[in-house]
Amino acid sequence: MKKILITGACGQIGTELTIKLAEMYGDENIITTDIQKPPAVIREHSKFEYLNVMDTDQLAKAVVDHDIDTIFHMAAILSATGEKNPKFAYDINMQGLMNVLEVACRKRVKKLVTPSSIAVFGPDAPKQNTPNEIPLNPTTMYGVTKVAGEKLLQYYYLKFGLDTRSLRYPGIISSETAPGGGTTDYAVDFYLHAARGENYTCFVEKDTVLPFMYMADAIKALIDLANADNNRLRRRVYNVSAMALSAEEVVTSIQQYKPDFHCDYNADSRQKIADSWPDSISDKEARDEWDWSPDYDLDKMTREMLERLATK
Ligand code: AKB
Repeated sequence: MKKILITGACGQIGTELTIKLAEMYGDENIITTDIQKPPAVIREHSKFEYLNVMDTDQLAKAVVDHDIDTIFHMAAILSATGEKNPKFAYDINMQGLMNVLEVACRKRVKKLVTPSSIAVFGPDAPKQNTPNEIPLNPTTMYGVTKVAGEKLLQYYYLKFGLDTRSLRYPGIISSETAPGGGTTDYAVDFYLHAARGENYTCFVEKDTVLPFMYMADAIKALIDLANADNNRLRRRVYNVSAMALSAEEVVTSIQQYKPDFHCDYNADSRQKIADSWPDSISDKEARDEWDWSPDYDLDKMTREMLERLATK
C-alpha cells in the first residue's frame, strides 16, 4: 500500500483508521474523503477531499489525481438507519460499492478493502459461534446489502483480478468518534454517558447478547487483513470475533469504575434487529489464514475507554 484513499473517512471507524494508516504510511500518502466536514485530526493526518461515493466521476478523478493503489471503502448506512429508510440504505450501500468497484477496476487500483458485518447473518444462523461459511439470510436491508456486497467482492476478484478483501465486523466500541445509525450503538452510549456522569436508557433488553470488538482491534484486523499474504487467503470475507457481551455485562463492567452509573432498559424496534443476529461468531478462518487474534477483553476495553473519555 503506497497511496491510500479512504471513503467515509469521518465516520466512527474511518477516523481512527486514518490516524493509524497515517502513522504507518505517512500523512502525505493518505487521501481521506467524505461528504461531512472533517474533524481537525483528519485534516492534520491526511489530505482531505469532499467526495460523494455516488459520484463516479469525482471518485475516478480522486483516484487518478492521487495515483491511488489501495482503497478502504468505509462509507455505508448502518442497520438502524437502514430499517428507517431501506431504499436510501440500498442506494448508498449498493451503488456506492459498485461505483468504487468499477473505478478501482478501470483505474487499475490494486486493492479494495471494505467492511462487511455480522448483519449478513439472519435468524436461521446458529446463535453461538456462527461459522464463516453458512447460508446468509439477513432480515434487514443493511444485511441484504452486505451479503450482496460480499458476493460482488468475490465476483470482481474472480472476474477482473481486483484484490478485494473484507471482514464481518461485530459492534465496534470506541471513544473518538461516535457511531451513527447502528443497532450496536447502545454499547458506545453506555461509556459516553457514564464518562459524563449521566445515566442511560438502553434501547435493547439487558440480556441481549451480541458480538463486540474494541476499536483498536477493529483497526488492527482491517489493516492485517489488507496486508495478509494473498496466497494464504482461501476466501475474500472473514468473520472476526473478540467478545460476546450482554448489555448488562457491559454496564456492570463500567460500574466497577463508575459505581454511580445507572442504566434502565426500554427496548424499541432495534431489539428485533439485535435478535436476528448471532450472539457470537467463529473466527477460525481469520485465525488460520492471516493470524488474527484480538488484544482486548471487556475489562481492558472498559479501562481504556473510560481513561480516554476522561481526557476529552
Ligand atoms: C450496526 O449495528 O448496524 C453495525 C454493525 C453490527 O454492522 N454496528
